[in-house]
Amino acid sequence: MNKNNQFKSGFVSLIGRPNAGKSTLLNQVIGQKIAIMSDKPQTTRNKIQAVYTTENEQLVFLDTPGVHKPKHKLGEFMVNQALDTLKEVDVVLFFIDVAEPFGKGEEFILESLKKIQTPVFLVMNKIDKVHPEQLLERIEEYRHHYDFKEIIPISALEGQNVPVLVENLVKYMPEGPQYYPDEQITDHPERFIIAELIREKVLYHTRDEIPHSVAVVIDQVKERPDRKTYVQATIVVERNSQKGIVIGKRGAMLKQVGQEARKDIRKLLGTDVFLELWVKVQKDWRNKARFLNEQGYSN
Ligand code: GDP
Ligand code: MG
Ligand code: K
Repeated sequence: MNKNNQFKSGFVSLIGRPNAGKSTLLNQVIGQKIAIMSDKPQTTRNKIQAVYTTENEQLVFLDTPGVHKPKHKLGEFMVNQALDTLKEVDVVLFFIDVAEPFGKGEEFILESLKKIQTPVFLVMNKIDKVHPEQLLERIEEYRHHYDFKEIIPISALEGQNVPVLVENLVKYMPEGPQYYPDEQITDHPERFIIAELIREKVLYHTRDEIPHSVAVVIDQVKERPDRKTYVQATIVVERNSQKGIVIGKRGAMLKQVGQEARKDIRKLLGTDVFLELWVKVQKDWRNKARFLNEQGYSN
């Protein structure tokens, strides 16, 4: 980390019609610095698509559900789900293909965005396809509908202006933690955060009694038919005495940790959460690669 600067991090939602070029942009941003997530469905409502990490900052890009739905479903979806998600991110990227006309779909999304406080950037993609004159006209048209924090014309395909977009995103990020490790992470990045949230509560409440080597392993994250997410996690300590401390008198400590972690996980996933915590003693767990794999690190 840069000595003079605090680490900045945050979440970015990408919204826009299919084929606007969202995936192409993420591929451009990648370089060596990003970890693209697998396409396997995740249990979270906010699907993490990519993580961009440098020495000083981390941007977590989320795919926003709902905007890929057919037009007649769009309204319902935006209001009920996507808007809730968009409220909690740091920047919304509203992605358009500049060669496509402004339509009812765009108008509706922009009206919906007026209901939330999150800064919105207009990303005008595919500038390589249009005359500059047409680009200016399009900018005027969009400005008329919404007061964007930034308007950034890019070509995701050719890479034009993509660094400018990234710079601007970083400007809007708050000081924050590095949510994900530098290394490539596997299918379930949300597991990593859930584990960290639980670990944080354990360390906070046990103070100096439990060493930082305590590990949290996520055994299961499963969305139930009732839309509640069931999370089962194991807190791994190295000694029996530590197990007693983590559980507490009549389980009071574990209960406290569970309640607070559950609240945070609920915020992260956007669903109700049922959290089941176990405590296990395992000597020298750090030498066991299996644990690291389960935590979401790849070798
Ligand atoms: P998504 O559905 O929003 O993720 O869009 P994709 O990234 O899959 O892109 C859809 C199509 O648009 C692909 O054929 C891309 O190659 C193309 N595309 C994306 N960005 C640009 C661009 O800046 N210029 C041009 N000409 N084509 C682009
Ligand atoms: Mg895509
Ligand atoms: K807004």
